[in-house]
Amino acid sequence: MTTRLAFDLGAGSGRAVLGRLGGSRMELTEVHRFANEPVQAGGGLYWDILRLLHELKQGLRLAAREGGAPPASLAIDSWAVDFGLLGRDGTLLGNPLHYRDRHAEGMMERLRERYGDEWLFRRSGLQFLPFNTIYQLAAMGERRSPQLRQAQTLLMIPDLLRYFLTGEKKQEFTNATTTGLLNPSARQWDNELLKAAGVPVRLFAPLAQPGDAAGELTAAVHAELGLSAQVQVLCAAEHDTASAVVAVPAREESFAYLSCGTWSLMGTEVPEPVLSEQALAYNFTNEGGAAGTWRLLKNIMGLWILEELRREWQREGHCPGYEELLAGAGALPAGGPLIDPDDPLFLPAGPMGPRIRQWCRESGQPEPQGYAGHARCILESLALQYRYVLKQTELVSGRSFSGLHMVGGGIRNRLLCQWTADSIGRPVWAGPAEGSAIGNLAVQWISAGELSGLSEARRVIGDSFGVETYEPTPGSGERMAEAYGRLQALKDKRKG
Ligand code: LFR
Repeated sequence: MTTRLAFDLGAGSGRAVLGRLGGSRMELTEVHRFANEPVQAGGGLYWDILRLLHELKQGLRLAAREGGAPPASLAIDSWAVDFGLLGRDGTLLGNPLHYRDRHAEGMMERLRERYGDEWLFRRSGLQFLPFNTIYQLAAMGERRSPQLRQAQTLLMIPDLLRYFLTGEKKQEFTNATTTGLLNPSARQWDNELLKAAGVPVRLFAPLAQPGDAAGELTAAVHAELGLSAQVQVLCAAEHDTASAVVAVPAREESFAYLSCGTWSLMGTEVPEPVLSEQALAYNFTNEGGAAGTWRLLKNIMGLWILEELRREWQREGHCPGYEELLAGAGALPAGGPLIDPDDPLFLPAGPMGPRIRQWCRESGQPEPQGYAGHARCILESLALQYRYVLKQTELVSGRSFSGLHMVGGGIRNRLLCQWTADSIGRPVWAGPAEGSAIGNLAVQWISAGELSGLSEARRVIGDSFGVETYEPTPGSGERMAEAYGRLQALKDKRKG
């Protein structure tokens, strides 16, 4: 039985997961888990990229030990939009900035003003998020960044880490589709968009596809790790959300998913990008998936709000455990304050409690009280936002869904899964939690011919990992309809 290794990097933590495929069963062993803590330096917020490389090497070493031999292959997936720039001699010119840094502030608005939403969306298929790569690069250009001037190659985070391991510079397709610089109809970088953003064309090369071979470990890495055999390096669907969608164990052709982690990504898999007026009006995105598919989806702020709030409580010296917090939140009476989780107010890093209370005050609601009150406010608001976006997903795709697949670490939050089922009034099928790592491995098995394609991968994933069904709680419909109506009215009032 061959073993294969997935490196899955999230915005808060990373893991190395060793996969075995035997018959129609997958087995996973998490050989390494590590923190991914951004670093504030000189007014910027950066990813600690070399520490991540160090952790990948650690993970590979541990995987070789656990498997009794080095894995046959490895692949990396991570969050999207962020990148490193390489100079002429192949050195990394600076630490990659974090998408929650403020260096591109105002850039999206300026480009929208200059080129119009219609033009930008039709060309890129991408939702408007202020941290998209296109705005980050345009902002660097505007401030005459010496780094940008010297750069010869742009590599997205997984491309960059893979480059450190193999010496090969390859840009992978699914992650490239999150930049705002790719034309989804042509499936290639778009020169008009590059020109519009003032981004040098030389930074970009033809794209590699998920499952493509991407070289071997360099002799130096091989020697450093003392491995007994070579490891083939592959491209996964390197955007973590693309990998997570691969792992949705849906049997039906058309299904709705929610990849639930720091972000909540909700949408459906489609064969072609949807560039309609309605998709633009709802700010949906078309991001590339494995095996030629597209992810028609929308970003929802997700558990970030709660995670950031818990970090604040920890800094203050006390933070209730997750279980205790959820039990407290679940026990509070209905009808409490709500927020619009997708208000840009909640996007940047930093103290979250004051922003939540501000939103409640400004919308004429009482402030949430205590730890449980804040958790309830966030989770109930998220569940309601899922209802809102699910409806929009149906409208833009022209489909209707009998339930919602949830994958990702967020499904460990059982209260959120239950409230989601209550809010959408349909079943939630939750699992697997390690969606991105599993999808990463599935693409490696497909590439090696050990799985025939997406449908077989999804069937094997469904058989191998438990999927838990959450039915709407009897009688919850009215409570949720009231809260939904109330939140929509609050949002409208704030916008108006
Ligand atoms: C989720 C994710 C989202 C992307 C956001 C920022 O981890 O990759 O898909 O919009 O992070 O990169």
